[in-house]
Amino acid sequence: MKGLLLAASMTLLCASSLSTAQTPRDIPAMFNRVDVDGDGRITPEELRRDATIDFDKYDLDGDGVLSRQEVEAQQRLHLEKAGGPGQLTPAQFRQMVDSAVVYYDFDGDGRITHEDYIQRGLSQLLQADFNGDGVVTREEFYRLHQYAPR
Ligand SMILES: [Ca+2]
Ligand SMILES: [Ca+2]
Ligand SMILES: [Ca+2]
Repeated sequence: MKGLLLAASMTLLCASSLSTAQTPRDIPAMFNRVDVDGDGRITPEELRRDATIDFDKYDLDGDGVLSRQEVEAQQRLHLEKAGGPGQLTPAQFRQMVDSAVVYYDFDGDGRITHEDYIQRGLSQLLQADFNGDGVVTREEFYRLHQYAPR
């Protein structure tokens, strides 16, 4: 049950690119992309680098802040990856953008800065740090996403 709830919230709230994969087979690819040095562990530094690339991609006007419009475009993109926004009514989509805007604004000051985005990504990454050593191994990452490699 907890896993299901987590999966649902990860689908709705795609904080970093760590959570943008919507199909199980994307999980290893997600891990590999963030694990830049390929040692099988994601460190906060690697996450920070990945979140920065991600942030810059979504900060369309390059002002260092994600506006509501930019978050909306980002959520739309994620939905399209997940098979299209067809399942959502416009009201549901607005609600999704509303919660994403609140979610990313880590310090709650009403602006989504680069640092907010990274902090949110880190907090999301640490959900997978089951043994609390500050890095996320491939096994932990798969476990968080309930992915069983074949
Ligand atoms: Ca690594
Ligand atoms: Ca911006
Ligand atoms: Ca903020």
